[in-house]
Amino acid sequence: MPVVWSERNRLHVPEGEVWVGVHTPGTELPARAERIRETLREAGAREVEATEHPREALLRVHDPALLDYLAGAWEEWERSGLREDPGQDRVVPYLFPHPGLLAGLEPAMPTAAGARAGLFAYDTMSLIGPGTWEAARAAADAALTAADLVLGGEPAAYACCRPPGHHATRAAFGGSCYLNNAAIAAAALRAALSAPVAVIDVDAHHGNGTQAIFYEDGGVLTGSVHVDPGAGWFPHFLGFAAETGRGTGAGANRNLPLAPGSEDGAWLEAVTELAGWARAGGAAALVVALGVDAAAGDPESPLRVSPEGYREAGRELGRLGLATAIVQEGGYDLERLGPLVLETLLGFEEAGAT
Ligand code: SP5
Ligand code: ZN
Repeated sequence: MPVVWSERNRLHVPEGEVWVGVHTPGTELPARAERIRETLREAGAREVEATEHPREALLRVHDPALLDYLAGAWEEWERSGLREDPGQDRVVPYLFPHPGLLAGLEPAMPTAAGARAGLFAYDTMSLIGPGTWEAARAAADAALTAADLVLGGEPAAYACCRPPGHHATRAAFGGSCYLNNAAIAAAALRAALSAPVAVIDVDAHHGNGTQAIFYEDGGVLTGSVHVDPGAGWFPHFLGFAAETGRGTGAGANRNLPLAPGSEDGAWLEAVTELAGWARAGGAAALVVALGVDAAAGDPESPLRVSPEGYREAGRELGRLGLATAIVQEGGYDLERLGPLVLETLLGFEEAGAT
């Protein structure tokens, strides 16, 4: 299948993340996408350059205020003087309009850069630097290009992109995600096909952003298998089985949380369950939010899926026989993530869908 790539993805250099108040080295590195690309190139992949798409494609899933903020956040931070005093060279929020702060009132639009960041960021880990917006835009363009390719008749296409997207909500960013690439691709497919689309998220973490974006939308089925947030894992507040959608989206969201330490058996059972659910829901196209951080040895999750497990997941998703855009999400073990993606794509192609 074609592999969509943009050089611009490396422009986002967060230089770490602020976690429990400490500046840590961080894990969402430019080398991630480069390693995956190298592995796929060595395997003979057909590479396609991501094409630029208009803002309207992002507005299907994001609030204009978030897009405007992200586009100007770095310049705003530079102008604020916070780089010189106290010496912070990335955008980091300072306080948040927490419901407990507001007592039911609407928050004012703050003027201080650190407070403005808190209006749009829901965590302190997702830093913004000079190239963040361009890279996030490139990742969305890659996902949209993958959607274009399958709409043009390719059975499947893979977007080799970063920063990831599935934690970004309609109006907020977090979890190392700025724009929700998979949701943007799903909305494009939905708009073009006028038929239900499914998103199956196999990243180790709950796809809370995608869930939130489509929570009241029955036109996009959202399913996620992930480590149980109740066992102490990001995103902590969401990702439980009882979250099934609301309004016209009632029944169109499915969460399958797994115990830490879960291996191929339980994980593949959940992937199979989500695939069957998407089929039963009448999905006409599929977006796979492909995080490979559920693999054994990944530093960011306690799931223990093997490379063979990823290959079988690829087969299981390929057996659906749907036009499929596969969009890269997490995966932080630089030595393993290329081969894990390759296994998944090979499994998908083995299933005969391509
Ligand atoms: C797309 C994706 O996989 N996002 C992962 C977001 C979850 N990150 C949670 C990080 C929790 C703290 N990690 C400790 C390592 C410190 N650098
Ligand atoms: Zn993840």
